[in-house]
Amino acid sequence: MKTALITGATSGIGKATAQALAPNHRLILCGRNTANLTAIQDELAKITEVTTLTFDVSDKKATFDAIATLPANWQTIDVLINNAGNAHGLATFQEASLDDLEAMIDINVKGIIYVTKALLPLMMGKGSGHIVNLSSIAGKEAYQNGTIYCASKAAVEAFSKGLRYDLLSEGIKVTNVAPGAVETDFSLVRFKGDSDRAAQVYQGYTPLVAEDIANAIAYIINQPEHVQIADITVFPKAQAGATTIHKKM
Ligand code: 8X3
Repeated sequence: MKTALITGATSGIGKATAQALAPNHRLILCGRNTANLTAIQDELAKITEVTTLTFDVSDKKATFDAIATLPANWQTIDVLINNAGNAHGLATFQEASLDDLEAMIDINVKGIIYVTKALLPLMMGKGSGHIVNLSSIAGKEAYQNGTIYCASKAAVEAFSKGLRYDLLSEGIKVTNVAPGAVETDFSLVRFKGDSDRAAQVYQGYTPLVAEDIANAIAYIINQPEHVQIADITVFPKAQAGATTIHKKM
């Protein structure tokens, strides 16, 4: 059975992906909160073998140290789902706090570099493997108030493209996933707990749910070995672009 490591596995798309992959993967679930990781481990241990690692992807030392603690029987990784990521604030560049802007670079860009760099030695050398990076429609289109969030996701998309070249000779596939509007805690985090503002993002249409993206990820990684899905954008039916959503209020 293949082994998959998922970052940001305690909620949203990460948690739904863990649930979707459990029937045919051993799982290494990663997140910042041990209690939340244990809760999903307990749920999925009924289906598959599960272990957990607690670390913050934006902490370089913690990331490398945590991955170094994997027991010998978990040291061959077939699938890496780079899901951990966040938006901090939605404001013009001139008004946004530098701390918020840096947090998005630290988590969404530096975090994906640290995890991938730490994990690749456990994936290379067998002529197969698959890295799935969670970018966003925001990585394809920049929008007002989203400068550095969009820049961070554009960096993820460029990373996916470059990494695909670098890993060709290793036989490791790389897929970039670009979701549109998915109703998770994403907007609650972006708006720092303002639940009314977060709810408005998903009103007047049927947004995607985390399971929709998890289904796409399961489709991507369950393809035959010779098939590499390079890039996929998933919108709700009511969406045509990053900021174009048809709402019926
Ligand atoms: C989240 C989607 O459209 O809010 O990445 O940027 S969007």
